[in-house]
Amino acid sequence: KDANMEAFRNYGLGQFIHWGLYAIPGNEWEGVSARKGAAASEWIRSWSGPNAPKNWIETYDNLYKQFNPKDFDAKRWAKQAKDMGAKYMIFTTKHHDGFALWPTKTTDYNITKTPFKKDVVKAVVDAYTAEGIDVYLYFSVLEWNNPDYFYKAPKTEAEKAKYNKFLQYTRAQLLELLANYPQIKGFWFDGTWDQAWVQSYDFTYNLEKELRAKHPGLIIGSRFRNDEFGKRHFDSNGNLLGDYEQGWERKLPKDYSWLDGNDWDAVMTIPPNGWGYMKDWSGLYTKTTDDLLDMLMQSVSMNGNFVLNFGPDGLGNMHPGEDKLAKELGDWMKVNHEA
Ligand code: FUL
Repeated sequence: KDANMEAFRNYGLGQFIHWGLYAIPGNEWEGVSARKGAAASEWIRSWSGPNAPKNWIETYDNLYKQFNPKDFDAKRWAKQAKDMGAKYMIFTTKHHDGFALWPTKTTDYNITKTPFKKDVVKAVVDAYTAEGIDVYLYFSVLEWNNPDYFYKAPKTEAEKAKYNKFLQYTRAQLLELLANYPQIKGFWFDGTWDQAWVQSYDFTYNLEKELRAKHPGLIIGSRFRNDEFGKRHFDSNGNLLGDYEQGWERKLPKDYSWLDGNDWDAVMTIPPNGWGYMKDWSGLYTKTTDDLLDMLMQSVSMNGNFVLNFGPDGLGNMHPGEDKLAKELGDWMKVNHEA
């Protein structure tokens, strides 16, 4: 029996948390809004066009010197998730900017170099586990500022050597995460759509085997090995968890038939887009509790889970709008869902 998959099939509601350096700008800088919510706030490093601040990338890459979330309290987050009725959570250990929220030995670009210094991933894993909430780690293999990273498949020998270094670095990070946080139930991968990664088939195949051998029952999101953009891997043993992303408008699919027989979760933002903290929600359609309950019920009735995203601010506080929705969802869950 695969206990982890059994648990996965019974979660219902989950919580996603996107937290990293992008929480500091919160989709704006010096009073200028990055994109009025048209693109994702956690992508703000890619801010370009006439209103982009001068030397923006350099500014962004140095944000770690300001990362000092004095209100961060993983226990408070975990308690809120528990009250909301979440049975599992997914936490960003490293997003596309490459900044690691755990004290990794693989790169200096990590939490220990911030004024905060403390291991954020450990705090989150411990606090949620203590509340009985299963933890999954989100991990982006795409790294914008890593010179060894390639979007297109490397061609020359020199390029191949660099990319190979990058793959070994990725492997080391994943093994490190497993060793540091053995309580985790799985990985939720991202950024795996680039051709260099897609074509590293032997590497990903072997790494998946290695991770599973080290951690029996580990659930690995289907994004781990994308063979073409938008296409997800599923396997009939239900071993792979198929995460379903709803596209730009973040609606649930109209047709579920292609998900039949697979295990999946739908991940969802509250604003139209933007997974990281967004200071200003005004003028955006932000989902209501009723919208979210509809989506939760749809997902569960189609044998999936529904995962609601939160993007805490640079100090470690949830957006007031998130607090409100978490409370309202929790009130509903307490009445309508057994604990
Ligand atoms: C996407 C990412 O590019 C977004 O920033 C976000 O993390 C979402 C869950 O997955 O692929």
